[in-house]
Amino acid sequence: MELFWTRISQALPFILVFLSVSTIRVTNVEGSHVLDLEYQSVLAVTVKQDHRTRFHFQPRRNWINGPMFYNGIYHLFYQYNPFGAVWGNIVWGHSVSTDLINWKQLKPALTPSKPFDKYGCWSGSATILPGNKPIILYTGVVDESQRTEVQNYAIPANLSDPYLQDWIKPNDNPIIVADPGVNTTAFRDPTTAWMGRDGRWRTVIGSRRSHRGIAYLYKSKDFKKWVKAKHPLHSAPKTGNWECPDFFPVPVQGTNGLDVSLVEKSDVKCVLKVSLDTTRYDYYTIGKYYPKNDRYMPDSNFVDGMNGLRLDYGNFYASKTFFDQRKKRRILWGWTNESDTRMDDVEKGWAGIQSLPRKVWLDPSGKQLLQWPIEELETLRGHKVHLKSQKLKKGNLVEVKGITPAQADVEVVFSFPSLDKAEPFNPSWAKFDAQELCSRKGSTVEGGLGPFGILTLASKNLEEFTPVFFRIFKMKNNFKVLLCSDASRSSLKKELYKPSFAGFVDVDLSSKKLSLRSLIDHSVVESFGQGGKVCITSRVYPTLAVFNDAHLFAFNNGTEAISVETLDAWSMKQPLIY
Ligand SMILES: *[C@@H]1O[C@H](CO)[C@@H](O)[C@H](O)[C@H]1NC(C)=O
Ligand SMILES: *[C@@H]1O[C@H](CO)[C@@H](O)[C@H](O)[C@H]1NC(C)=O
Ligand SMILES: *[C@@H]1O[C@H](CO)[C@@H](O)[C@H](O)[C@H]1NC(C)=O
Ligand SMILES: *[C@H]1O[C@@H](CO)[C@H](O)[C@@H](O)[C@@H]1NC(C)=O
Repeated sequence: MELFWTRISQALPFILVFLSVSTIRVTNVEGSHVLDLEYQSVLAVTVKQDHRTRFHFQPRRNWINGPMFYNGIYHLFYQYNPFGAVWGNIVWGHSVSTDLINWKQLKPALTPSKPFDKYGCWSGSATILPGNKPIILYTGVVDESQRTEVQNYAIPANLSDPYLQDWIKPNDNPIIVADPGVNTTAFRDPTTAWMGRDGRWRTVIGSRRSHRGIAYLYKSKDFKKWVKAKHPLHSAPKTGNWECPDFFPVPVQGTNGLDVSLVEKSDVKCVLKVSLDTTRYDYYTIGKYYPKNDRYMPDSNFVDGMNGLRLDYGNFYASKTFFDQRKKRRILWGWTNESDTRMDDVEKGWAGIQSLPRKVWLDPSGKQLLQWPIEELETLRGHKVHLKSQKLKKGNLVEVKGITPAQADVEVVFSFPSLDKAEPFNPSWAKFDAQELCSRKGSTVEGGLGPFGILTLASKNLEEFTPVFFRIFKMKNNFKVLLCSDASRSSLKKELYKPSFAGFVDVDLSSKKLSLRSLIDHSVVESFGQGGKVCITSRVYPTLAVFNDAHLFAFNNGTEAISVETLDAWSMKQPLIY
């Protein structure tokens, strides 16, 4: 469920510690995950390579779902099952990197061992205390039947060890237990803490009361004794359990990031992200934090819950950001789960990857966040092909040859001569969300302006393909732009989850251009529409379009001819992730 970051500042050689698998423990405690007692401790003997991603982070094997970062070295902590490819036996996996691209896996940072975490070391966050001392706040599960969740802390055993391999869980834990009235089985995932101007530390914990989602605020003078604030930081009715809250400031102008301690500044906006257990997606609002009464209020044009903005309209959950001191940016990372079956996962020997790390900042309009893959990823770009001014009439396909389409980075700018042929938006569709609309208006359904876009992971004769495309609808006074990443034809294999993920892009079409970037990595297509306004991550498992048999095309199935103004595609190199 989550990510926690910090960073360390001097780059030193890595030490790799192999994990001992001799002490298999089975825990029957369940968070929001389906339990699979049969497979949660089946260790992968071989790791299947067909759909294994190459430049997305994943451990060597088994199940993961989430990351952290500290001091010149990036630390990634993630919920990890060292013993199987399904959820269970959850520990804090720990990997380190100096560039966010190449990773080495260390031994787990936290494993269940003490009365206060015996049944699970669940998500949490890292905070750097004054004196450059990292501390982890995490959720421990203390009993099996009630599944009582408490908040604990852990500190590095040796601050001189640049990898912070050993962590101590002191015996004065837990430091936060649920107050009366707080649901003890929905009380988890403490955020990175920050110190207010009043000198008190604050952390936010996800919860629910009946159907109301809640972000409780806890305060402390010494980081040990915590008191629940009078009001939650924020809450919203009919949104269900809030998991993995993330709260951070963004400057009103520019693309830089800010440390979380600046939430109180008057010239910043604040972002509250929550992972909704009900829908299993990550939603956010943008607003202000009012230090006087310790509350966050979304600006009036934002909605809490399922109808709100999403960080990603595809497989993306339990995300977390951290402030990267080194480059003064805020980086977002989410957990991207599998869309195949649990049996497939057991057979593959692994399940779950991290999305690509993305820089996040406020759109100049203030209406949303923008996201873009961190610039370091461009160092993986190898051989390049370039197309320009390629006209595509209805039904035209152009193949992008000369790169490795199963492992590639593609940037395209499409242009169109006019908006006249955009299909009128039927008012009866207003009840559909973007995903539903995309499932009805897929790439094979002829349109006026669009569908146009790219076909990723396509087999030679198009038995399989994952199209990422735009479709433009005419409304009464404006236009509606849909970006789809449609897995419905991605694989001949039947028993897969193949959603038609989609989002609406808030864009001014006066330039008559739309842009798209997709990063393709064997079983994942991660797309960024219009400079990161809409991001969609799809997991797909082609049977024919694998390795050198995968193809990449640009296409148009709308009656209006469009033009591929420029298309740049690169083969992507494989970093060291082990
Ligand atoms: C702490 O880490 C440093 C650097 O790796 C090492 O030299 C030292 O021996 C460690 N101290 C202990 C007590 O392990
Ligand atoms: C407490 O949380 C659990 C887990 O989300 C939920 O099943 C239960 O209904 C909640 N109880 C109340 C009173 O809201
Ligand atoms: C374009 O539409 C035709 C007709 O429906 C269909 O056969 C073809 O597969 C479509 N192309 C794409 C890329 O979906
Ligand atoms: C990822 O897997 C798919 C298919 O099994 C489920 O439908 C999603 O709910 C799941 N996502 C998360 C965040 O668990």
